[in-house]
Amino acid sequence: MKRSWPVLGLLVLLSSSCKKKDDPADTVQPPAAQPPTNPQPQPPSGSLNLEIYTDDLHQGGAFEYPGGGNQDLAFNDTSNPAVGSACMRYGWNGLDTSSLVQHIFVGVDLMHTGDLSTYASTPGKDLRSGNYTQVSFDARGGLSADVVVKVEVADDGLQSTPAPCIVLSATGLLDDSTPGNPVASCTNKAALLSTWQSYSLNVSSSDLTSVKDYLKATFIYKGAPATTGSGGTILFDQILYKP
Ligand SMILES: [Ca+2]
Repeated sequence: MKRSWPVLGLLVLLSSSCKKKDDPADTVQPPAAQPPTNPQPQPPSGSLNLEIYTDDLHQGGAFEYPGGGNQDLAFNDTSNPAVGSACMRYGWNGLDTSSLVQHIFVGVDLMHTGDLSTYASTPGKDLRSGNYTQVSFDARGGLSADVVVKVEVADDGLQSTPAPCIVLSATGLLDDSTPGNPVASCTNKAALLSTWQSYSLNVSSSDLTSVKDYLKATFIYKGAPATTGSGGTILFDQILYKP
């Protein structure tokens, strides 16, 4: 029931840092006054976090689905970050989207490519060499009555293979079922509070073979379809894939 409504593809370039290499040690006897160079120990390959968002979006890009307004997405909210100088904010006022006229769901996808036009044609990322076992993030926010936000991570973009997920609600008790879709697809639940909380989702190697969506956050309206809710806001910080 989602995706493929283009909107905003935010191109974010990967920032790569180069590490200076130490000169190879001299094979001759070093002068007495010169202590041997002590190269920084390099962590074993695959033991580093993959940073998706820390003060800025570090991988790929983002798009809203469906597009067409009544949503607000920012990657530079400096009002009250969990860590560092900024956090990500995504809000919805509960009103209809326009490219698909409905108010049952809206979402934001942190995707593997920088632009939505290349999303379908670009194979998912094989992240298995990172040995990630969990995806963690900090979140806070506020949701109006009957609105939940479902967070999914490490998705291959196929609806047939569900991704690790969690449904956040004011009480922490609601799932992602709706009147029109009464069977919940995600039964992992927690509360979204106005203060920062840390969340963690386990991922297995099989979740990491072809990742197109690093993280998706979908507001879902569970009220009577004929009425509209008033949406909600969620803020994210420190979205990390961790070994
Ligand atoms: Ca931050």
